[in-house]
Amino acid sequence: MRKILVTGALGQIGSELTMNLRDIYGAENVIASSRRAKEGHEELMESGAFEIVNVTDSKQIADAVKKHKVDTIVHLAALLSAVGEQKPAQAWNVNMNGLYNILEVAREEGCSVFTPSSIAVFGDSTPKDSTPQDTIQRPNTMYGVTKVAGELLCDYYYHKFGVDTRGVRFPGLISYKTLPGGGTTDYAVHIYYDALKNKKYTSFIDKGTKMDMMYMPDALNAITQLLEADPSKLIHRNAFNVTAMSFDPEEIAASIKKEIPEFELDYDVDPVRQSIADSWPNSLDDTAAREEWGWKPEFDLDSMTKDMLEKLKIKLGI
Ligand code: VAH
Repeated sequence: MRKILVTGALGQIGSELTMNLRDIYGAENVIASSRRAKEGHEELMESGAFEIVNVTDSKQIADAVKKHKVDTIVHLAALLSAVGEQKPAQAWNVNMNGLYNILEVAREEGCSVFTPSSIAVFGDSTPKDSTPQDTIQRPNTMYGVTKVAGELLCDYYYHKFGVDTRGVRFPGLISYKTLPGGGTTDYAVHIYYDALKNKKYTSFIDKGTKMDMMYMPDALNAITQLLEADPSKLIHRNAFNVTAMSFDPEEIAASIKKEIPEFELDYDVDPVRQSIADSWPNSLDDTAAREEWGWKPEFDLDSMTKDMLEKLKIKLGI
């Protein structure tokens, strides 16, 4: 049975993935880690091993891997797109030096590595519609630069050292359990909270701005499916385009209005996050993931909206 270390385990993906992995592999086989403990994550920190690991310190990674005899590292710790533009040096340090440290420990200790890339690897010169699996990658954000470099570094460690590296290019991820932090697609999470609390939302992303998105349950499935995929069938390994839907603020608002007819949307566009969003694809081609390891999302916009609003009503006590 795999022995998995999750970095960034208290973040938007990690907080749900850790519990999902514990259900699949057994709580004793999934070690959660974060650079510091956080309030509100007591169930996660108490339902299995929890270690303080700052990924910019390779000794902390190596100590956790050796202590728990880890054979698989799911590396999620990273700064996202918008915060990466506010703190580019910190984004480089965490996203690049952190990944380098993870890959070096994996090489030395014989671990597999899953780490997500992002649609942020694409830029203005990339074809915007049905963005191909293999195409131009000239991002103009520090986050995007670290994700392109990360894809290449993971490929290098596979070809040069035989480290079993795997990853997907995630679109915007939408979830009700843990709020995202510092992303450009975060509007598509906040809109649901405000729809329930205020029956209105002011979007920082402009109308007509289509971006690929995915509901968190599908993202969790993508990670475990790729982790267990037959390696002989993997051609792209570290950078599979995966998507479930593509929408703009008007379209998600229309989906919410089917459940909350009085909901209203208006705009106060944030030029920084708008320019990031404008540089990303309108829609991805994820044929390679479907062909190489059977990727198939379950949620579309309306089924996600129904589930998000249902779960948030319980969480918010509305
Ligand atoms: C962000 N949620 O907005 C992340 C993601 C594709 C977007 O990488 O930065």
